[in-house]
Amino acid sequence: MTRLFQAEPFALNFDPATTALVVIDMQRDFVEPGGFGEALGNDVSLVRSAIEPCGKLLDTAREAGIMVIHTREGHRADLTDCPPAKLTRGGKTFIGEKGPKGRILIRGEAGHDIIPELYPIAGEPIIDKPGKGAFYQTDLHLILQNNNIKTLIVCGVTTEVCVGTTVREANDRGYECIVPEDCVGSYFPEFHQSTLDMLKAQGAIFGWVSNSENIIEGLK
Ligand code: TIU
Repeated sequence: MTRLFQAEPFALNFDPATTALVVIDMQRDFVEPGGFGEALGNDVSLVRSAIEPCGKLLDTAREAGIMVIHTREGHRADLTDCPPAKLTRGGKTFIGEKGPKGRILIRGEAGHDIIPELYPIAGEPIIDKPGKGAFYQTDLHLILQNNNIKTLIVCGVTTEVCVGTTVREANDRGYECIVPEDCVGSYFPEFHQSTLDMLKAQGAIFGWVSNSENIIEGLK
């Protein structure tokens, strides 16, 4: 059953049966104080605006019965999957070091987990990824293909880093991506806006930009 999401640069046709909501890295390490985001020198309050609209979209997606997938950026406790070059980046505290929410960006630590407001429920796959893009060294593509998914609603943080990278990866793999602008957030408002502008430029070169209201309307 084909329906429409109102979006820029033009409306996007979709079928709920082949559409998934992908919530990128809404982890305590990125949206609460004391985690990786803050360790990099960022003000995490800037990305918290995405939480409420993401929650509404999550509720609607669950009611509509579309597939919901969550991702988390992080590494093994022994850091064997963390490129040495990534370990040297950041501010004063680095990946694997102890912070107020446990070891920074390490799987199983409190800071690595998804925030309680958007916590996955049974049946929603969680993709643990070592990089910024959700397709790199994960089974996301396999899971999407096995479920005949063609359209991705991509939410989460941060707009220009893990959301933008994932949309570009997905676009090259043939998925149609739509990003609700109020459901993504960045520590840099200007990067947030530029990323959204880039995604939809040149006739949706990477994908579509919309908002939670339009997505909810389309899914109802
Ligand atoms: N630093 C930053 O903006 N983002 C990340 O490191 N990861 C994600 O975006 N998830």
